[in-house]
Amino acid sequence: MSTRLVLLGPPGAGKGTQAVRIAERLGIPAISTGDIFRANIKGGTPLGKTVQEYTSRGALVPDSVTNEMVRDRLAQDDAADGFLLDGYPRNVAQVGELDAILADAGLSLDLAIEITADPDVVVARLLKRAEIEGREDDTEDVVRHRLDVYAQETAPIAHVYADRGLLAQVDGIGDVDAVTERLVAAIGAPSAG
Ligand code: B4P
Repeated sequence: MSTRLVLLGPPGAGKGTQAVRIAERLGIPAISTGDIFRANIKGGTPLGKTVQEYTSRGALVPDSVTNEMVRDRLAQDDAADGFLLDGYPRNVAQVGELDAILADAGLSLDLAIEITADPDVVVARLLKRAEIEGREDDTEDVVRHRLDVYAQETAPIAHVYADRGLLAQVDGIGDVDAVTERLVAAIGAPSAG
């Protein structure tokens, strides 16, 4: 099975939570740009030092950095038969870069799935996570800023994929298992979105 998927959704909608579950179910890697950035920050790598000033205030990391990182990651063997991208693309320019990466390999995207969630619900979830994990971008001010960035930069992507007939929307409110089943159903029946 070849499955090339993109997972969209505001911060706290459940992208990271669901990406791991869906990828395991489909036997493809979940590739989270946010996780890669955090691992590099934790490891004190040059990439980590470059991106921390952006991630800590909830701003997007510059495309020049993010695009190259994703191109390298998608070239790895485990992504040859499919992948689930979590948190990329995040603006219209990154959509163009992903198109180019796939076209260079003679491939195309199968589906973009947008997990939807009310802003008040996602803020509450992220503040709860802050208590547990202490992520520096989970303070209320930074979370609100990340939501603004999502509305301005990332939400338009959903329209781009909808125009291509590649968008499915899934309600991210409710039990984690229930959301997973909605996603699985959407992947099996893309036209339902
Ligand atoms: P991300 O790591 O993508 O952060 P996120 O949008 O907050 O999503 P995350 O996956 O962590 O949270 P989730 O909704 O799963 O990005 C972090 C930063 O990296 C960005 O701000 C930016 O600076 C940078 N970045 C990343 N990608 C980039 C790109 N392409 N270009 C430029 N910059 C980029 O989960 C949130 C919480 O909700 C969890 O605690 C979870 O347990 C809980 N939850 C999930 N589902 C739930 C449910 N159904 N019910 C109750 N709680 C639930």
